[in-house]
Amino acid sequence: MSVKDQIEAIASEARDQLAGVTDAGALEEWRIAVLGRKSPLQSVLRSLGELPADMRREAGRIANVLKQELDGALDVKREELGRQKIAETETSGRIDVSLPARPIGAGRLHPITQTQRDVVHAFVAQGFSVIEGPEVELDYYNFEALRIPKDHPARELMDTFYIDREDDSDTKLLLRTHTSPNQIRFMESHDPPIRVICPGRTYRNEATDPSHEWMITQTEVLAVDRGLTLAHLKGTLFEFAKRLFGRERKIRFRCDFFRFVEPGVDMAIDCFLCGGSGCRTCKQEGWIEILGAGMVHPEILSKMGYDPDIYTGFAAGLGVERIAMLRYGVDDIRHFYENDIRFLRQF
Ligand code: FA5
Repeated sequence: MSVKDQIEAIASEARDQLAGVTDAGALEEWRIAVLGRKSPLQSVLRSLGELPADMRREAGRIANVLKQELDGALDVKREELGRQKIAETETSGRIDVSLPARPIGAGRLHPITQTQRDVVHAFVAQGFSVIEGPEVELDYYNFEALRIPKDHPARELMDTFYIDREDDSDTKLLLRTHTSPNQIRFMESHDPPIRVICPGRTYRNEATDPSHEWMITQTEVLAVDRGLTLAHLKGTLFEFAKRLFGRERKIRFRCDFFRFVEPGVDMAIDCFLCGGSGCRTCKQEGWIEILGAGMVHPEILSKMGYDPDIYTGFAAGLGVERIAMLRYGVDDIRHFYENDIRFLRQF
C-alpha cells in the first residue's frame, strides 16, 4: 500500500471513530490513539524519511493536511460535547438560586464569659476599675498575707493544688484558690481611695458535685476609703444582685467567717429550681451561696501602711458559675465545662 493510501486509510478510520465519541473521556482516548506519539499517523510521518525526495514532499503535505483536519475535528467535537453538557445541566441539574443560603455557624461567648462580663459591668457602673492578677500564685499572697498562716485549719477550707518547688515555704507556688490575693497585691502598691474588681480563674482540688467545680471563676471586689461601713458593702452587693437577677429574687445576707475580714458575711440567692423548699442542686438548703464578703481586717490595713482608724474597707469574692446557674436555671455546675455543644448552644 502506498504511503498516500495508508494515510487515507488512517484518516477514514479516525473519522468513523470520532463520530461514535459521546463524552469527554472517550474524546481524550481518541486524541491519544489518533494524534498521540504512538499513533499510526505518527509512525507513518516518522517513516517518510526513507522515501525519495519528491515522494517524501507529497506524502508530507498530505499527512500535514490530514493532521490539521483531525486537530480541527477534535476542537469541533470538544465544543459540541461542552454544549451538550450545558444543555443537560440546564434541564437535569438546575440550581435554585432562590433557596436560602446554608447558615454559617457563627461562634458565641461561653455562658460563663457572658456572666463574667455582666458581673464586671454591674461593678464598673458603680465606679469600680478592673485589675488582673496571676493564676499561679505565691503561698504568701494566697494565704499568709490574708492571715492564713502555714498549718492554720482555715487552709483546709480550700483544697489546694501546690506546685512542687525545691525551695523554702515562703516562696511556695500554687494555683490560686481564690481571687483574694489580689487585694494584697493591689493595696501593696496603691493608696486609698481604692475601688477595684479582679475577675479570674481559681482552682481547688475538690471532689465535684452539682454545685462544686474544681475550676471556678471568681470576681474579687475591694474598696478602701475613709468612713466605709458594712452598709456600703451591702448597698454595693444589693445593687449588683438587682442588676443581675432583677428585683424579684430573694437575697439572703448572713454572718460567715473568713480570716481576712472582720466581720465576715456571705450572700445567697433563693434556689431557682425548688423556690426555697430544698433540692439536690441547693443541697436541700433552698439557697445558693454566691459570694463571701466582709470588712477588710484592720490588721491587714495596717500591714499595707493604711491607718485603720482613718481608713476602712470592704471586700467580696463572687462565684461566677453559681451566678450563671441561677441566671440560666442550670441544675448542675459541671455542665459548663463538659464542652457539650448541645448545652452551650442554648446561651
Ligand atoms: C472565698 O473564696 C473568699 N476569697 C471570698 C471572700 C472575698 C470573702 C473577700 C471575704 C472577702 P469562698 O470559698 O466561700 O470564699 O468562695 C466564694 C464563692 O465562690 C462562693 O460563695 C461560691 O459562689 C464560689 N465557690 C467557691 N468554691 C466553689 C466551688 N468549688 N464550686 C463552685 N463555686 C465555688
